[in-house]
Amino acid sequence: MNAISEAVPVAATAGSKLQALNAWVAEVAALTRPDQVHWCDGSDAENAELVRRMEADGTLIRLNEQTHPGSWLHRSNPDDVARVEHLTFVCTSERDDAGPNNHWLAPAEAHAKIDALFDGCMEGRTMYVIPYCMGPIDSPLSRCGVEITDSPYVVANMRIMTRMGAPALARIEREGSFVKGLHSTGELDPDRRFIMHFPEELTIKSYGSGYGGNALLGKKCHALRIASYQARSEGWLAEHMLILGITNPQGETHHIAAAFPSACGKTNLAMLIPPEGYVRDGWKITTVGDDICWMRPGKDGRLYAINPEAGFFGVAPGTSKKSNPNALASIQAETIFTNVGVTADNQPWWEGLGEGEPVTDWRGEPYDAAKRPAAHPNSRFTVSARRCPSYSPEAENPEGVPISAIVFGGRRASLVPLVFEARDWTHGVLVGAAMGSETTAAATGAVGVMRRDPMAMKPFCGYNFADYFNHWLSFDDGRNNLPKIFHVNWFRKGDDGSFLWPGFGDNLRVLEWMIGRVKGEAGAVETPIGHLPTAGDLNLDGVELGDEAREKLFGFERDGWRAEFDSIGEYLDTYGPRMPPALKDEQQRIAAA
Ligand code: SAT
Ligand code: MN
Repeated sequence: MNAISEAVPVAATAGSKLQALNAWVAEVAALTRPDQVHWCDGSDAENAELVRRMEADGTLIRLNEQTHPGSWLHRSNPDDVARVEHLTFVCTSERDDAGPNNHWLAPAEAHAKIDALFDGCMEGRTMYVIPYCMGPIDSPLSRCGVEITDSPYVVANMRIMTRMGAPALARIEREGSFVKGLHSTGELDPDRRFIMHFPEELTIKSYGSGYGGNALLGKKCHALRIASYQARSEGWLAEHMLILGITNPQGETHHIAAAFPSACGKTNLAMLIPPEGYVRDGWKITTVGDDICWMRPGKDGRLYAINPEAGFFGVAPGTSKKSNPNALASIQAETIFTNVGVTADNQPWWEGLGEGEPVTDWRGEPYDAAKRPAAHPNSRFTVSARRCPSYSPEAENPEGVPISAIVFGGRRASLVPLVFEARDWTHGVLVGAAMGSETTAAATGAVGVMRRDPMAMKPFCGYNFADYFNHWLSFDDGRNNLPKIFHVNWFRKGDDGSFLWPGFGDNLRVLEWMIGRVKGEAGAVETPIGHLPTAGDLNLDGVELGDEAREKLFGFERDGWRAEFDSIGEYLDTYGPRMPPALKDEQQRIAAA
């Protein structure tokens, strides 16, 4: 039997909670007019058939079966390689509810605009209905969605990135509620491309792009933009954070959640391998998630977190045996590579891999270093989290993991020291709100421009940042037992432009200090921006740091911070009277210190 069957409507008896889903699928089919409708069950047979068809039509190219069994290369349209923030909209009834941090359209206008593009767009194509669950299937913290798409590449990626298929459909049938996501690759015309969110309707509509963050709707669209909106009314947090476990030689494990903008090293930190001496002593890092964190207070008042995703959609360039051995081990099999180069023996290749040589670039042309890099700077791998050697068994715990520390960080060449600790929750929220970072290739537009990216959520918060900061502040209600908040900067540069901190495995030294602070054991000095370690408060055995590095990584530059706090104040003011006074007060207190 053909695993991709003809229209297979889901049986919904009268009163079944699937009736709303069936009605919506019928409505979408009437609008988009596909040749066939296929309900995805997530089975191996279904995947095999989809992959067979994609290989036949060139959507997927088989990679070297000996070195990379079950792995595929996908070359996207060259104009469709990153998120498109200028075409991403949050469509709330009131403009102010979306806030200055989002592009906004009135819902009726947005629906009309995008439905005109969906009209008949699936003619000649198959429409896939993908029920999925974000988070462990039996977790009360998880939420379900259904993505309708005409892209089999999206189906194959969603199968890796989410718990997709029959178990998710069963949960939807039990709960009745789900986030609706409609996607079509359309003509891939950059001028006919929109990513629209309707948080009040728990609905997403995405047209004209097949790229990850624009098309795998469970990821940024659902798990961040829609979920952050839902989380606000339900008392939890949906964040752009990795989650890792850190186990010390005594066998004690703490969990840390850390927010960095896209392409700033979340995947590397989440899969860190400790420096040699630490490994010998018994330190260990386990990976719960590398991109998204949903957390809420448990009965003991601590924040408990799950990773809503089931896979990694990681940046390929720069991933090597040295920078991230766990990621490299994960992607040796059953991986979809998008927009990387290939070697003469058909292995995937990217800049920074450190071995092999490309012959073909990501556009399928003979590699010419003078023309373009072999791999697109935002080329990606999609792989199941279960393939990762450091994947934590706790990642499947339906209760989530208790968070001991929250870390914010960006790419800052100057001013910002290696690490500091916020004095309290309110100060920590300001530290997150004031985050700045130099832009990367994860979104279209200029790279290396410093912009404010509060909590690394600038492209992903589904509502007004002023309300979002207020929501964060509300967790400090006297009952919760909240984590400590820290800020890190792995990207501080010296006068000659080189990085001052070795990063990667050595970042464990900073995490160790944080856990020391959580336990009240590690030292620090008080400054207006928070508690800073001296170089002596960190274990720097085996790390060579010159005088300039010590000064810049551990110093407090009063004049520079004065200017920074003026700029933070101006930024907070762009949100007008909705900005919580507690945050402004905190900013002014520090600016005056
Ligand atoms: O393409 S994604 O948005 O999923 C990756 C990222 O930019 O973080
Ligand atoms: Mn991300």
